Order: sequence, then structure tokens, then C-alpha cells
Amino acid sequence: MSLLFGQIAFGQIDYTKLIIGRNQGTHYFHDGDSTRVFGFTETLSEETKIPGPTIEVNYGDSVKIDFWNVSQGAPHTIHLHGLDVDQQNDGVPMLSFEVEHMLHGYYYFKAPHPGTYLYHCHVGSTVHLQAGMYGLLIVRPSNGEMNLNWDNGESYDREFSLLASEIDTVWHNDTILDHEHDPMMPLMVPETFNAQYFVVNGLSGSQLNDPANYMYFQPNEKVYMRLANLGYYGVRYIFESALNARTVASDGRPLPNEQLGDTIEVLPGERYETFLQFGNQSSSILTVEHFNLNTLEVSASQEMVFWSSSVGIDEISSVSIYPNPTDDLIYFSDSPVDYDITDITGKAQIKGFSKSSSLSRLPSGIYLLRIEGRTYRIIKN
Ligand SMILES: [Cu+2]
Repeated sequence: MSLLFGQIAFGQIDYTKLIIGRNQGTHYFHDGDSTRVFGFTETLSEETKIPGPTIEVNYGDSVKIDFWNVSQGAPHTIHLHGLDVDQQNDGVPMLSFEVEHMLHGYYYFKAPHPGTYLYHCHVGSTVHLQAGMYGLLIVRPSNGEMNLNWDNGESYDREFSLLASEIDTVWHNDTILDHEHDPMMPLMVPETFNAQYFVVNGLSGSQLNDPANYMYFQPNEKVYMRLANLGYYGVRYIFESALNARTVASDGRPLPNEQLGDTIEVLPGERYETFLQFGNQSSSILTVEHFNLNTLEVSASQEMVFWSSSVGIDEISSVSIYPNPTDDLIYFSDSPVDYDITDITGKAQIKGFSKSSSLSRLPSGIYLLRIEGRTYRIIKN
């Protein structure tokens, strides 16, 4: 009767999610460098990515996370950050259980308030987390409705989730990652955490404003942003004021009063939920700053791009614009034509009537060239 006992103890399970723990992943940075990472995947064939898969559940559901640790070496856990779960299911090794190599561990919880949460491994505390074992957990309304923030809440057309963190590759060498595991002994790790890479959804530098990673929207859409930080730096998400950013929830709870403001500061472990209202703009820039929590100095300021799907971009290869990416001079026509070059916010940079143009005075970045009613993308090195 033990099976029956189990069903009574946990009640009916509405949703089971398999999460696999791995310790042999490779993360590639924008500058071509790479580093070893730990991480979570949903299938055995998948590459380990930072962050791990987003776990999505419905408010009120009884959820079982089936955590399968296929990695060699130290055990792992899943700590559900911000969820009200009991201690046995909280994934803090000293207070619940650890999952050894090739074993399954099961975490049970009833999905609390709709909102944005985090999960991460809690072994070696900071070591496995920064090695890459973390991801987002979203609790949707009770009927599972997408495009609604909570039961009887506010609807939206589209949502984007951004999870900021950092990577200090010194912490990723094999000696630290392949540590002997003794829960009573502190790990020998570097005294400082000096990130070389500041990431959002695992992307850094030019990866953040690569068209493949644009956040695409349609004109006049209302967009819901889930803004999270699971690094060791503070993070500021800075929207253009035209989007009228309106923050309505923090750490999985509606705010008593919505906060108007373009800058949303998110400290480690925090989450905010923010509405944006798009109009007819073709694009908008989101600036993401990581700042040192001791000195408050900004360590990285990077840009992400919202791009209107209604603005088609012709591929550069369809006309003879060369070289691209370009350092300086581009040629785009056999005979002089009217052209204008703007940055991706639409701000005019260069205008003229010519067969070619020099970009030498522009900083490196992405620009748009318009000739004869068509738009082309130029990437300046
Ligand atoms: Cu771990």
C-alpha cells in the first residue's frame, strides 16, 4: 500500500517537470572565448545553456519536479527561490536532501502566487549557482492563461523574460568545479568575484544586440517584462521613456501601487514585472547596467533591442553593399542615389546623394541605410 500512501501524502500531482543536472557544458561569449559551465536541461541530448530552462506552472497546481542528476562529482539540488515551499522541498542541502550522481530527487510544491521566481542549485552555495545552475520559474494564472499576469489581473500582447547574471571565468576552472564534496567543509574558492562577462539570458556584448536576439514586437502592443537578477552585481534595466514603463509586481506579489519610471533596479535574487506600451516606433533600446554592489560603480552598460516586426529589413546580400561588417567606407550603388543612414532608434546620422558613404565618424554598432524606399542593415565594426 506504499504507493497509495504516497498519493495521499502528496495529493494528486497536476504537473511533473523533468530537470536534468549536468556538469560538462561549454558557454560561448561574444568575443569568441568560452568557459566550462554546469547547468540544467530538459533532455539528455540538449546542450547545457545559461540560464537553464524556464519552468512554467499554473497557480494552485500541485507540482512535482523530477530532478535527475546525470553529472559526475558533487551532488546537486534545486532550491526554489521565492516560492513558499516547505523545508524538505527547499533544496538547501543542510535542511533537506542532496541528489547524488545518476539519482533522481523529487521536489513537491503547490504553486503559490502567480509571478516570476528563480531556481538554482544550492550545493557549495555560490559555487554551483555561478557555475550556471539557475533559471526562471513562472507561475501563470490558475487557468494557465498566457498574456495575463495573474487571476483577474491585467492582460498584455506579448512578454519577454530577462535574467541577468555575470561570469567570472576564474571560478570556472576545473579545480574549483570538480571539487571534493563535503557539506561540512567550505570550498576553497577565490576571495573575490570579478566578472569579465555581464550577461542577460546568457548573452553578453554584441550577442545582446544581434538581430537574432532582438525582442520583436508589433505596433501599439502592450508588452510585459519579467526582469530578474541572479548574479552578484546590481542590475538596472533602463527603458526609453516613450514606452511609459509601469512596474506592477515585485518578487511574485502585486505592488500596492504601480510604480512609474524608466529605470528598474533589480538586486540579486529580485524580480520585477513591468508593462511597456509600444506605439509606432520601429525600434527601442533597452540599456542594461550591471553595477558593483560595494562601490556602486557601473561595471558594464550594454544594449538590447526591441524591434518592430512591421519594419522589414532587406538582407545586405540582396544589394551590393560591401564590405559588411564594415570598418569605414561602404559602396551601395553603381550610380549616385539619395541615401540616409540612421542608428537603430531612427536618429539621423548621415544623409547624402552618392554611390558610397564613409562611416568613419560613427561609433561601432548597428545602423540602417535607406535607399530607394528600402532599408538595409549595416554592422560597423
Ligand atoms: Cu549543484
